[in-house]
Amino acid sequence: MAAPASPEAVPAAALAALSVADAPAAAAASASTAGDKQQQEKKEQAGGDDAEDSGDDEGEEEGAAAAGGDAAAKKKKKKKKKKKTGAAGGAQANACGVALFCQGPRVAPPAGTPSPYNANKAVKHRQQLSPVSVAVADMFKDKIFPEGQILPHGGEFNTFRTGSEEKRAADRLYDSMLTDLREAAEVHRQVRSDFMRWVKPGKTMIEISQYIERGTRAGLGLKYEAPPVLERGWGFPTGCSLNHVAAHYTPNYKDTTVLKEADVCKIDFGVQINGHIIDCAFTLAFDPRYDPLLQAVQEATNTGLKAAGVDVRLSDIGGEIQEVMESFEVELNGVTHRVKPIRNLCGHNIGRYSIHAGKSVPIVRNQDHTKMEEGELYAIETFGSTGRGMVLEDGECSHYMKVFDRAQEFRPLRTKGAKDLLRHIDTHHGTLAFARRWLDDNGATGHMAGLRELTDAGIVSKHPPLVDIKGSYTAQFEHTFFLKPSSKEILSRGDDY
Ligand SMILES: [Co+2]
Repeated sequence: MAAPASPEAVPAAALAALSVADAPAAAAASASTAGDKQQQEKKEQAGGDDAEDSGDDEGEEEGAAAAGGDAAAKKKKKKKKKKKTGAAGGAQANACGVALFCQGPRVAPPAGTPSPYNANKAVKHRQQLSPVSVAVADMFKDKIFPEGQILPHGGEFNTFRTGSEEKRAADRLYDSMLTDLREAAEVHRQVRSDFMRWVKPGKTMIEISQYIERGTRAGLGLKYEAPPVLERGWGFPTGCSLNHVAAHYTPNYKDTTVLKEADVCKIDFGVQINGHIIDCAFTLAFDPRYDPLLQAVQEATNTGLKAAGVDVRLSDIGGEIQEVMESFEVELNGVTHRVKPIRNLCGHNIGRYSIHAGKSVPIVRNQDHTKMEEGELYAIETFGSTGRGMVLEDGECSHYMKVFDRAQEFRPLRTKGAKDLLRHIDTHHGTLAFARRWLDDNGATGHMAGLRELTDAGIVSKHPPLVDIKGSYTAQFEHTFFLKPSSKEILSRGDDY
């Protein structure tokens, strides 16, 4: 799930709001503040930002090539090389990810194939079915779930951590939380792998979301029809945002939208166990024309994951992501677009039952000096666009979430409907984001008036779709990782991406 607005674009007050929730309202408000607009205009005048039409883009690039092109080209090359010689895991994920999305759904590796990412003693003694219907907890011996991809922390100053006995011992503090997260990540991998084999153009967005939601519940050992419980379940609504819609779209009932061959669809879904949330997303496209766009975003996300580490500045990670993203071009209908990072969307740290816990990982460089810290859980997600590289709220809202911060003052509720709905939300979703469909499915039909009262009272926040300009295309890749003392673990990494 996307965290709207980078710290650069958000005033301190709005950032505080972001820390309690994902607060697109704050994002949209801040995105349209005079300060930001001015800054943006200044940038555009100075030519520091990408021009809108591709003709200018090319001119700019040629200019850059003429001026400092050599250095830039070298830098680019160095980056590429670095990636190839880097972790075998990362390169492999890149290679299969791209081919996979253009050819449509991929076929998962045969059962029993060891993952290159899992170094621990996880032993699978049962196979998954399609659709997903076996609980992941029943598939692994002694409930030891596969580890994610283990990478060293970014930054030269962190090299001491890798061999440190002391740090390794400190890792054990996080064992029980990591068991939850690894199980949730394995559910995510199995659900998405089965989904990719199933999905094809012609499915409705409701079918698509529900296929994933059913799979997630089954993988967690829950019955699909049973009411949601807080101990384990969906992390947030199943995002399936299309084309210029970058994030926060899932269909409400009555939405008849159908997935088309030419669509670019961001599948962003979450799995939580005891409030420990895996937030992980990929982009689905059937038309190979979008490959460079998808590749740009996938590589940008992998770059961010590699750079992350204890004491690494969030802005530096954003800078590296931006550089990789902007080194790609995509040609659509005879027009060449430089891929732009969507600068007011970012990654975020994750707290217990709190999808956005206060820190933002930007996908462009900014002025923020905040650093990552040991023991933090993060989702790095990057968004690339052929449009403006900026999103605004638009369209019917489907994502809602109870405001996490209890210290905040709420207005009192007037109607019984709102009070009942609040009790329903407290019981079934707590401070996790939820979809309107889930209220309907669980008996809270006709909830709209109550929901409006709860949002007006400031108890529940709404998170409408975040869109770039019409006609543009956006892509997203996202992984959740944990900063252990000795290393970082890319929990949601799979053989697919
Ligand atoms: Co997210």
